[in-house]
Amino acid sequence: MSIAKAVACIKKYNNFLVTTHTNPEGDALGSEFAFVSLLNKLGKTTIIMNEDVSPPEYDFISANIEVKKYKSSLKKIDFDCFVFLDCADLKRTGEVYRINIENKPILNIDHHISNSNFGSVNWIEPDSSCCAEMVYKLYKRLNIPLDKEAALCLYTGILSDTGSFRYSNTTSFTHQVVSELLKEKLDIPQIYRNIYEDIPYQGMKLVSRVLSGMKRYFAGKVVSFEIKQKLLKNEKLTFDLSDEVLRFGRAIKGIEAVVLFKENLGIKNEIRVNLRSRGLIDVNKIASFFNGGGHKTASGATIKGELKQVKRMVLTKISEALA
Ligand SMILES: [Mn+2]
Repeated sequence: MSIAKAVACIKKYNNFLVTTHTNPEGDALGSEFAFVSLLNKLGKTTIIMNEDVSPPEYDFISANIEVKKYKSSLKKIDFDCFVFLDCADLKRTGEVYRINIENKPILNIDHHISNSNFGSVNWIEPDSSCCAEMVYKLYKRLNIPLDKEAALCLYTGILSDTGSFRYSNTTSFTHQVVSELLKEKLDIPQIYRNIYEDIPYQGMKLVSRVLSGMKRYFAGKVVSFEIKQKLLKNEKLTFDLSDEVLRFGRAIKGIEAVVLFKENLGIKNEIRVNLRSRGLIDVNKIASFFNGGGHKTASGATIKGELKQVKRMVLTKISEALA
């Protein structure tokens, strides 16, 4: 379905509940905040509800925005349209999707190729670099001028999902959008520092510990990393450790895929698997096999099992993809 259906849906309803995926990052939060700001300018009522609190590195966009946290006791939330941003399927929201007990219409706006079209209205653009780029299109379609706050949110989304314009999803349209956003005089170095730098010394030590556990497979085409629960037990991270580690893995000469196995905190025998590829291997297919998903070059899945067992299963799938 097209943007026209999404626009019609936005015009039709008045009270919106907006959500995004668990462990929200730049594209999830940037899209949500810019989208809500758009709706508010159209005179609509909005509530943002996420499973997880926004990570501190995004305080610079989220500090003044109210995000409700989902609790199963929260039964009476008044809305007539439920909007999902940057979610490939319902359960990517964690438990938030359960709030829709009255089966209110769902507007599904996303750029994941693995999107399951779970909405009443589905606007899916796998060729968009990020969800924020799609929200930008809504501003244009609805003729709502961008202000500095919205531009900052959209820029943050684009920066996150394009790996700061390094990934192959970066298009000439991406740069066209950014060129317009920058008219709002955004502080580019500061945005970059907020998201990717300002890592505390002890945090960088953690990065080095995870990096030193790197293993390689399949004639050096694949490397893996592990983050065990005990490593993070007493840590309050103020940066995205997984993302940081994956960035190093991806920079290795001759690499085709990077995989990070992380024991989920507080949950026994549950491993979060993040996959990155240089394009030869379709890691969305691998993640989808384990009921996850994402993009051809970046995807993830949550898999039940012990670390060793999950590693074996995922590496087997990668070796099949390499063959
Ligand atoms: Mn995204």
